[in-house]
Amino acid sequence: MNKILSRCAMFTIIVTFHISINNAAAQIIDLNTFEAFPASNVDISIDGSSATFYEDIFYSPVSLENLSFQMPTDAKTLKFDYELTVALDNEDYFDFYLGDTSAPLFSVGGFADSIIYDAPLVWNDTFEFDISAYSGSSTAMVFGFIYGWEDWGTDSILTISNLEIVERILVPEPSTFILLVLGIMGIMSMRRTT
Ligand SMILES: [Ca+2]
Repeated sequence: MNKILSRCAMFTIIVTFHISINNAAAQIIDLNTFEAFPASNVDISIDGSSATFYEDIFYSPVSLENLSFQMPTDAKTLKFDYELTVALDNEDYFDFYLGDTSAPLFSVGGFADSIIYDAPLVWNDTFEFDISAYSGSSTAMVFGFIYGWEDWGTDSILTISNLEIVERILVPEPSTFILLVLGIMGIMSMRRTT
């Protein structure tokens, strides 16, 4: 009977630690640590929380990149907000590359044909991606702003903001802490009876 009680107590403690791992902390990434090409076409805010990309007549893609970004060892999720405004008669895209710089992981945009539309086209959302596989590695991260085949202007604008990495951390929750205490009490009461 005591052995069964002991196993129950151990099980409670193991469950407690499993629940604790699900907690997370967010790390805001300073976009000033990235490199812009051409530098004059990307405005990065002083606090590094946002970057606005402007088109260039001669140079495409306009990009913001860190080819050896050091991922935290407990990296879990990568997040950022984006807003791409494609001006009328422009065809532009936002391409995001992670690790592999030969093919974008994520791409949005299109042709704002003035025959069909009477206002610029806007794509805005929060991009979120599980980066557990990149934990602890040096990974290329590139934000690219590129034109398409039917692009007839340089008036489109792209904004990236709030780039953050969510990390897994070990912080006991109140409810799991109670479970832990119950587990220890189980072991103690069992020892007293032996
Ligand atoms: Ca354009």
